[in-house]
Amino acid sequence: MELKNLTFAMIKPDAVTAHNTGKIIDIIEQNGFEIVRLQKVIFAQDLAEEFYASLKERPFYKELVDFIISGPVIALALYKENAVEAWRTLIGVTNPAEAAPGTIRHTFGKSIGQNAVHGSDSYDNALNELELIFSDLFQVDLDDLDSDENDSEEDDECCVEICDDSCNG
Ligand code: RTP
Ligand code: MG
Repeated sequence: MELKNLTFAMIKPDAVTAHNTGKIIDIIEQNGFEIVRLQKVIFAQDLAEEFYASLKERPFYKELVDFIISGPVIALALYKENAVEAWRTLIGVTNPAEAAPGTIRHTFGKSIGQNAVHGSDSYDNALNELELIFSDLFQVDLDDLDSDENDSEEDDECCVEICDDSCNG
């Protein structure tokens, strides 16, 4: 399992409350994503603020934090080739009114704030978000990834096997 093919996704409170979790998970699987982790999470205020820290200066930041703590979310670690880009394509652009037909936000989003799902916007942010929410996912310190000694194939039932482009499978 290669790190570059992992992303972090969330089914946001609006879609969970509307009982769309199952339908969205079905779409995830039908589109070839492997679900590596799935957990219902209730964000505490400080975790939500940390999760969205990069948006702190944006005018919608408080509204965003208030929304994400307003009810449970389904947090997911997803695996597919080029997962970050593949998941962003499947969910569509931020505003559901502008999202392409067939995308998850077009189908389930209600507004720019209540847009059903989240997706990491880059490889680096995916790793940060995965580490923040699924602290057990990586059995090595991500800061040490350059080291060859992390290419272990052990424990692949519990954790992500860390390997480079030569990784098999
Ligand atoms: P996400 O992080 O949820 O996958 O969404 P995104 O990358 O498409 O959008 P981003 O700029 O990261 O914004 C995070 C979330 O903030 C809400 N938002 N509200 N009122 C507004 O103008 C506004 N702009 C963004 C959205 O719910 C967006 O998903
Ligand atoms: Mg974003």
